[in-house]
Amino acid sequence: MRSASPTRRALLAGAASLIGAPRALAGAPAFGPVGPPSWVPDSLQAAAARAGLTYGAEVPHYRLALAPYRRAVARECGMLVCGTAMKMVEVLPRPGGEDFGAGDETLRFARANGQRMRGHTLIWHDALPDWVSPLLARSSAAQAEDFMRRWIGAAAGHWRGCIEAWDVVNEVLAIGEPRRPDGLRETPWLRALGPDYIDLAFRILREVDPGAAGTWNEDAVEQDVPWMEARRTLVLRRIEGMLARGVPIRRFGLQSHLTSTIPIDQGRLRRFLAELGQLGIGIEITELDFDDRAFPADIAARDRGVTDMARRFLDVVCAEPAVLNVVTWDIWDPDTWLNDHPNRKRPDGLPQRALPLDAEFRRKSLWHAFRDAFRHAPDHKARRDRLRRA
Ligand code: 9MR
Repeated sequence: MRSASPTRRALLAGAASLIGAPRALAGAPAFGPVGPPSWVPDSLQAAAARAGLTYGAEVPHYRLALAPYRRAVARECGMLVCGTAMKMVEVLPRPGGEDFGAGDETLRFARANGQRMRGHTLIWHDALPDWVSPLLARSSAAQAEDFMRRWIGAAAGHWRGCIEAWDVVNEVLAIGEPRRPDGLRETPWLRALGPDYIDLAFRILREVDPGAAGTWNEDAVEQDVPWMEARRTLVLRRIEGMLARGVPIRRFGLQSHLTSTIPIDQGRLRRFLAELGQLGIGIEITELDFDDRAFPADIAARDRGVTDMARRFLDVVCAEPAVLNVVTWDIWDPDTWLNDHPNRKRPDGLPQRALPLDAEFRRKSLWHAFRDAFRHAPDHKARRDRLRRA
C-alpha cells in the first residue's frame, strides 16, 4: 500500500464532511485471495480466452444470493461488473455516509472465482444521489472539481488495485439533436465544470489508481443509422483531441444495447473499431444485449433474429485486435432491463430474449452464437495481452 502524498492527504481530509473520514485504504487483500478460475472448459469465457478475449457479465448484487445464478456466472464468466453497486447513488447515499458493501461483496465473489472486474461508473449524469445535483449546481468550478476528486478518490481509491478498467465517464454524448457543437450532453458535471470535466476525470483516476484503464463508456454508436454515424465521428474526434492533450484515456467502451429496429452495417462497424484501434487505445464491449422488439413473438423465429444480429455483430467485434472484453448486461433473460424500459419493452408485452441463458439457466441459441463467434475469432492473444497491460 502506498502512503498518501501531502496533496492527497489534504484532499481526503477536506472530504470528511461529504464523503466520510479519511482512513487507510483497504488494499486488495481486504477483498480476499484470488482463487482458481471457476469457469468450465466449455464456457463462453474458455472459448473467448483462446483468442485473447474475455467474456463477462453484469451482475446485480442481490442476485448473488441465488445459487443457480451464482453457479451460472461462475461457470461462464471471466469478468464481472456491478449493475449498480459501484455507482454513486449506492456508494454515497448520504453526505458522509459511504457504503461499499455491495461492491465489496461482488468483488470478493469475483476474486474467489479468479474473475476480473470492471468498475462502473465514476462520472455519469444518472444514478446520482438526490443531494448531489443541487450541490453541483451551487458549486463554483473549484468546488465541483474538489467534489469530483473526493468522489473518485473514495470509490477508485477504495477498490484500488482490483479493477481492470473503470468507466470514468459514461454516456457523455447527447442523444437526439445535440444543442452544443461538441455534441456533449448537458449534465450537472458539464454545467459545473464545463466540457473539460471529461479530461479532468481521467486525470484524477490516473492519480488514484494508475493500474486501472480509464475508459469512456458510450451508448448508441454501433448501428447503421445516420445519427449513430454522427456519434461515431464525435467519438473519434474527441479521443484524438484527448490524446493530443495527454489525457490518460486507455479504452473506449461500446455499450452495445443493440436493437432489432436498426440494422447493423458490418463495414461501418469494422471501420469504426479499426479507427479506434489505430488511435492506440483498447476497446471493450461493455453492456451487450439484444432488444428483440422488431422480431415476431414466436420463440424460434425470434431467436433466429437475435442470433443473426449477434453473429453479425460479434464476427466484426472479435476480429478487431484492439477489442479486449465482451461483457453482456446480465447473463439470463429474466433480469434484462429491456423489459422495464418504456421505449424498449416489446409492444406485445412478452419478455425479451436478450441474453445467453434462459429463465431456467439453459444455454440458448444466443449462447451458441457467442461461443461460435469466440471459437472462430482470429487469435490476437499476444496483441490483446499487450494492450491490456498498456
Ligand atoms: O441495469 C441498470 C439498472 O438496474 C439501474 O437501475 C440503472 C440506473 O442505475 O442502470 C442500469 O444500467 C445502465 C448502465 O448503468 C448504463 N447504460 C445503460 C444501462 C441500462 O439502463
